[in-house]
Amino acid sequence: MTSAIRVGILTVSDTSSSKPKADRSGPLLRDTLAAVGWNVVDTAITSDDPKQISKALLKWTDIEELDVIVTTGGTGFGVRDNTPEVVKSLLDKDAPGITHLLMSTSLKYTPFAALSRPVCGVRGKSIILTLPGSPKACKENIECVLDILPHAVELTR
Ligand code: MTE
Ligand code: CU1
Repeated sequence: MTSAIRVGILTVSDTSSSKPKADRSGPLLRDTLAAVGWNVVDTAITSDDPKQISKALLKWTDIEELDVIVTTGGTGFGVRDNTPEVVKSLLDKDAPGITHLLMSTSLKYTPFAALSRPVCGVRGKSIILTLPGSPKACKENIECVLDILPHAVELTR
């Protein structure tokens, strides 16, 4: 890896967007990724509104061309859970293997992992991953992709 991986972390949550201090998952992901030497270029919080989500993502993919974007939240079965649909609509390439890795790892922790609907893939030069909203789930999910993402970034740069 020639230069540090540039990453953006997007918290998607109606609650956190009106009360940013309530967001524990965004900071957890930021600290975890910074600790392994990644360059956390930006963090943001949006509501579960699809337009807000896609606007935040498009800035990081099409304008800033970040290497990796990690979202947390909005992956479940609720009426306001829109993250997977928005990400799916933006991807150039689907990455079912990463999705499978997230899900199979999560299922080792809890069968409730089946209630998340992760979508991963590539838009332009950016790899996008959708993690569940809880800090526990974020921790369990991010650890399993730390080793593989640097090589994925090499391939997309
Ligand atoms: N994945 C892991 N690894 N650990 C968890 O505790 N919780 C699940 C699931 N994925 C969980 C997990 C639960 S209870 C839900 S409802 C879904 O993620 C959806 O979460 P979200 O709507 O906050 O994205
Ligand atoms: Cu749940």
